[in-house]
Amino acid sequence: MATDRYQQPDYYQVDELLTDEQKLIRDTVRAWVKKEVSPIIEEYAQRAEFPKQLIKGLAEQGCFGPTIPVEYGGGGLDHISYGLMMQEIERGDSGVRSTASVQGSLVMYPIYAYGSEAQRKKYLPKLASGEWMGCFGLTEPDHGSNPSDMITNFKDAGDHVVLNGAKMWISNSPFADIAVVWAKDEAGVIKGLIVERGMKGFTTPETHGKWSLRASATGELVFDNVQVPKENILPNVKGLKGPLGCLSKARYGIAWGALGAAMDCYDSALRYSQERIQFGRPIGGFQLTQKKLAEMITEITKAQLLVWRLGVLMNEDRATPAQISMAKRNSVEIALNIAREARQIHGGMGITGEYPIMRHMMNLESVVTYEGTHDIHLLITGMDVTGLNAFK
Ligand code: TGC
Ligand code: FAD
Repeated sequence: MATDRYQQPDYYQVDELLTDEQKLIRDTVRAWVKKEVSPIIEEYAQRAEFPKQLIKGLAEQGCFGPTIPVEYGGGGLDHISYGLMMQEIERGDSGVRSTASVQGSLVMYPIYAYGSEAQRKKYLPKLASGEWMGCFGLTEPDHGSNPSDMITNFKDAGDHVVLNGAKMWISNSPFADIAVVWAKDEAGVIKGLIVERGMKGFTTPETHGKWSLRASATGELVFDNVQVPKENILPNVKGLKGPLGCLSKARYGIAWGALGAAMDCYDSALRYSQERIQFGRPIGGFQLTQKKLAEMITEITKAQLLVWRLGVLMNEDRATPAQISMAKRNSVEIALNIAREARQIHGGMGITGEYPIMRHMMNLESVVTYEGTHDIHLLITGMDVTGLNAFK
């Protein structure tokens, strides 16, 4: 990729809504992304390989569990700081942001929110430092949008339980040290279990051939009579609200993250439109190019204000799952549209790895599907405003 000349758009001076600490956190992560992610990410994406060397830096930047209390190794930060971190990382690459989202919101958060004190102390500091990496197993081959019908299950066997089943499409599974797995007990109640690599009967085959999130490792979780000690069951939650509570945290981060990808596409397209000469003048001088850029910055500005306001509600513990769904859906939708328009502005160069556009666009095809598809989030909004459930 060409040198990273990114400059964040801020058409409405949204920066003035941020505290000095929040701006410092954002700028520090941005500098790290420019130095460590941008120079290598295109090559790793082309090779379909996760850049494992970034784990240490992500941990040092505080990107694993930013809102988890400091006593457990987390950052003890507010939700806007967390959002800004995800924005900056995904500005670099959605796959790298995925790794941070999974580690912080889908692995550390459930252990913190639903785990025993012993589980918190055993796992959280090592996860925060990146010494251990985790993954989150909810989706199954036959149960994606409707996880309540999952068939992965465990049976009581004295001091341990026996776990059987399979999870699919699991980010980080090929290299994770632990997996937070959602499975049904003998009464059909969903519970969370911490499964450790090395437990007999537990395997994590990698999924190959992805055209999207190529710099992120995705795989399965297969449980064949895995004996899991009872002390590895998360004691303080039961039912689907357990995994969905984690998803609320992660979806919130994605709402900021996808906006980062959108801003990168806009920034690149704006610069290209000022530098690329056709018919004797910059293509940015043509009305059709200006229409594209004007619509992009309008959508980015609206989304910036939306995620910032959602962050305030999160900090006050007032954000509803449906509000989070709206923001996740909106940010990914505008990011995909902006990536497609930015690719047009770059002409033929837009399909190459010289520019980040095509990589963002392909990545966003996963982001629009995982953590609840575009249409599932629309139905959540529909249910919230009408009071009528379209799922059942
Ligand atoms: P429903 O009856 O609506 O809810 C069951 C219980 O959960 C509560 N709840 C939530 N709690 C916290 N946060 C949320 N977002 C919540 N949504 C619902 C709800 O109040 C209820 O509680 P209670 O006390 O009454 O039991 O459940 P349902 O079976 O009708 O399902 C509703 C539906 C379809 C919206 C839900 O299943 C859904 O969101 N489906 C989408 C599945 C999904 O998002 N999967 C994501 C897998 S993980 C992933 O993709 C990670 S990618 C990571 C990366 O790489 O970045
Ligand atoms: P399906 O649920 O089969 O949906 C197929 C289509 O049907 C979609 O368009 C959907 O919107 C539509 N549809 C379904 N139900 C309805 C309805 N009621 N009304 C209207 N339309 C409907 N999962 C994890 O647990 N952990 C992970 O770490 C993880 N990482 C992922 C990484 C990647 C790269 C990808 C692609 C997925 C990942 N997932 C993960 C899985 C992801 O959450 C699911 O793919 C997603 O929830 C959708 O499930 P599905 O693919 O089975 O699609």
